[in-house]
Amino acid sequence: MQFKSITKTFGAEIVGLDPGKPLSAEDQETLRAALRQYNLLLVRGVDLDPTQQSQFSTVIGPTAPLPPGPPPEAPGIMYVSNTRDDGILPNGELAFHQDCLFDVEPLRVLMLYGVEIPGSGGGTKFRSCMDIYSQLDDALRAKAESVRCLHLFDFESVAVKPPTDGAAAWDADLADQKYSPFSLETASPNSPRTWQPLIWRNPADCEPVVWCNHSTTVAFEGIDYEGGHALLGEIMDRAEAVEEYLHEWRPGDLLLWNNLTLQHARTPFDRNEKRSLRRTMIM
Ligand SMILES: O=C(O)CCC(=O)C(=O)O
Ligand SMILES: [Fe+2]
Repeated sequence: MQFKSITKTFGAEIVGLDPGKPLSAEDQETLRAALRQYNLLLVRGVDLDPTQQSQFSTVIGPTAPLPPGPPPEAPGIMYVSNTRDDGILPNGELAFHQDCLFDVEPLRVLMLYGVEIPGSGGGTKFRSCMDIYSQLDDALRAKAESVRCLHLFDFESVAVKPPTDGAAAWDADLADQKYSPFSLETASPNSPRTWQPLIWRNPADCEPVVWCNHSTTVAFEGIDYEGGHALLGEIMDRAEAVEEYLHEWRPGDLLLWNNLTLQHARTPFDRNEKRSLRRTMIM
């Protein structure tokens, strides 16, 4: 295996790995160490069926329980898709976010595999939450350090619920915006929510990591809503300055990343073009 860096601070393309074949114990450890080092790994042009992707995912860790639905093609397999009835997030732009910050133990790693790819648009963008921290000046760091944020995801809200006339006609309302589409006051009582530190320390290396976004951050401890959003807005403005990686998908691309340390987003695409990514969530 060889690793070619993608940006100055994160990401590597792996050459010489067939993720569809069983890996030696040594190669498995090399892969886990590379994910710790680079936070994002890419393998291009690989043939991978659902069973192989499921097995490859377990090299990194156990796959997370799936949302309720029909039995998956293989353990842990689901789809981001506008061509499948069981696909999530079928259409629309997605603002930068981390998945499941609303869970006490947020998802550690996400993996996507390119199945159907639009002719243009629909890329997945990444940026480093450590890089975002490095953009904050001392005053902003001091302000952010002591704050906890409430993250909430209202799965029952109009923002995420496909209309009854079919998922293909639906855009998730999670595009770039200055406020979360969810509100603490109106959210369903069943929606998952958790207080998280605004600056999370990664136990692996004690690095400070910024944990906030315009999609799921809905309240701030000890600060009123307007004040909290002003702070969030200031941090997000600084985040604009960090290096991004835009992944332009081709069928057969396999991408996995550390969801605790990188934010991801999706660029717009034509809803009439087919887009399916096979996805696993890894704990
Ligand atoms: O469709 C994409 O590019 C990313 C979707 C996403 O946010 C996710 O799978 O968590
Ligand atoms: Fe996501």
